[in-house]
Amino acid sequence: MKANKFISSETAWCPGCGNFSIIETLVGVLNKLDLAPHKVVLVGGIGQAAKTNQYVSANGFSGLHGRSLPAAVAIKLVNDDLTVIVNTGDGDSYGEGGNHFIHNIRRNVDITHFVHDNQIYGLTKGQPSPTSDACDLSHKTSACNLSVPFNPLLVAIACGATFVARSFTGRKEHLATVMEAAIRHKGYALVDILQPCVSFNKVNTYSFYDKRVQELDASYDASNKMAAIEKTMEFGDTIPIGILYQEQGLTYEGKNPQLFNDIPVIHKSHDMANVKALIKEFI
Ligand SMILES: Cc1ncc(C[n+]2csc(CCOP(=O)(O)OP(=O)(O)O)c2C)c(N)n1
Repeated sequence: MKANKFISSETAWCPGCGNFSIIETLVGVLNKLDLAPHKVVLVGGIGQAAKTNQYVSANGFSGLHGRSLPAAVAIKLVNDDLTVIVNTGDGDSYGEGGNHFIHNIRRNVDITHFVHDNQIYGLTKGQPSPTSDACDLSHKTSACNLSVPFNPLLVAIACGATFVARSFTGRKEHLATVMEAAIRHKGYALVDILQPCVSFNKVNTYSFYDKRVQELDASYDASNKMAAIEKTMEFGDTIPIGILYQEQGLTYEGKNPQLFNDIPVIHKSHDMANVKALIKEFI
């Protein structure tokens, strides 16, 4: 039996929060992959979901609101032997971090992005996020959007993402399979995880998702980009979950090896000569 190297600690989340399923599944997958905790970096921005890295025994980095992706990309580019995983919210990823979302996908750096999508701003107590369902003023609930809801999976494919998936915290086995495939994928991997916020989102509840999610069947071809684009637009009475799109393209690192030859910051060994060269570069 593999050792339990990654453990999670007490959290500040509400009882029943979907974040619990995600953290438990994440820890299970990291243990299954038998990675060394000092070779894993969990990155987040600001929000309830973004606290994940503070509760798992691995390296962690908490950035500013919306800035988890550039931090993760930087960490990966200077330490390509690290497994870099972002855990953060839909607001952090698609709202405050919207611009970073688009342009970091285009790079296809080998990082994994788990979005805890509760369709609401949880930490700040329930304002609509970019993925909140649409509504109009006559049918307004707290968790709804007067603007057109943001479709993260469609945008990701349009930006050239090489792994695009959706899962649900109410289907833990499915979540574990998709999370593992995302971490194993070489390149940017997005998993939008439907995650009920039991305190502030009274619309998108466990039973709301349970009635609608539908696992992609075995005949679904995740390499067909046009079919995947169409699938990303299904989000209503049925919500498809699974790997909607995957291709094995070259990563940014693999495509541009010459970029990493002469830049002192990229030095991987930690001897004093490199540290001095690094300091000299910045003074
Ligand atoms: C630049 C900036 N704007 C706004 C805030 C306030 N703020 C903190 S967390 C948050 C919402 C987080 O929502 P989400 O990313 O969906 O995560 P959740 O708490 O739902 O897990 C906001 C608006 C902030 N800290 N910084």
